[in-house]
Amino acid sequence: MNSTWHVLGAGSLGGLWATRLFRAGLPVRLVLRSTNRLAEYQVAGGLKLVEQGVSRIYRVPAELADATEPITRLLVACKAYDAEAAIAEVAPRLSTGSEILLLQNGLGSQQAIAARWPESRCVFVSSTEGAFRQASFDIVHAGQGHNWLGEAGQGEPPPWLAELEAANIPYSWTHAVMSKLWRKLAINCAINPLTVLHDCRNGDLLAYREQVHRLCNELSELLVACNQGGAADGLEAEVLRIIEATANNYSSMHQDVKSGRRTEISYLLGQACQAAHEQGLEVPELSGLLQQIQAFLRGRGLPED
Ligand code: NAD
Ligand code: KPL
Repeated sequence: MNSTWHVLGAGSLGGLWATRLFRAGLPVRLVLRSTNRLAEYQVAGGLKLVEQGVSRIYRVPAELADATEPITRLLVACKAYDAEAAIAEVAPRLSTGSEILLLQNGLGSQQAIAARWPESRCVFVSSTEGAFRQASFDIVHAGQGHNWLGEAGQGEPPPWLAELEAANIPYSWTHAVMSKLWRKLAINCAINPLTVLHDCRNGDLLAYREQVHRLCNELSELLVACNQGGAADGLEAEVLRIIEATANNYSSMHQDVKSGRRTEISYLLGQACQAAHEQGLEVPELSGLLQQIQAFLRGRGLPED
């Protein structure tokens, strides 16, 4: 009998995972944040997933955090700033030896969660898949990508990876998940805040190449100082490649700001500056950028963390 996948956070990425697991015949339950959300979900009749223009509704069962079934595998798909508090709501249901998969972007939230629930096996996921919500419980699979899963230590691959295979969720188990997370953090630090401050698409950053170059230099130095030298290899070249490949897109942070949503800045640029401080490394470009973006967010009435 397969363990149930409890999915905490039925937003874009949580919905994408839940629907694919569910249609592969695996046991899945969504954990919703309030009775209102549960009522809305019942009216919606399930999770809608749009793939290549084709939409289908999946009637994934849903419940609230205070349901009673023990949780053995928890997929956490909340934003980084919500993840720890969301897990705390279901923590009394976590069984001994439970597994917690963390889909959050950036760094910081995963470490806080692993430290707070040491009796659970925390698996970190670095995802380059793309999904967005066009309405509540209505998700568009917008970009093909990959999921790198691993532990902060050198854990062995869990047997349930076969379930991801069955659900056609692209994945690799890696002993270098920290390197993947650091690399993505560095890429996001070099691109996302600039797109907000210059109010532009990713491709328009080619006009600010010198600034991108200085940011990549500091980010590379920081990665090396944090023993993540592998994540620094060819960083600037990859940043430029992504800027060109996604030239017409608005970064996720730009979209968050435009929609008046809180950003994950603390888990991206904030983490980079914090790590530099801990290493005693001067990073004037990164610190200056953090101050600018925080002032910008304050000015828009958005949280600066
Ligand atoms: P989202 O805002 O679409 O979904 C988050 C969901 O969590 C929301 O439905 C929210 O209501 C829910 N939530 C918050 N607190 C909760 C609680 N206490 N109980 C239950 N549900 C709760 O966010 P997303 O885009 O899916 O992103 C999730 C994480 O994945 C982020 O860290 C993001 O950076 C990362 N990520 C997203 C994508 C993507 O394409 N969307 C890609 C890679 C990584
Ligand atoms: O991940 C991204 C985002 O928008 O969050 C890209 C497209 C890589 C830009 O940083």
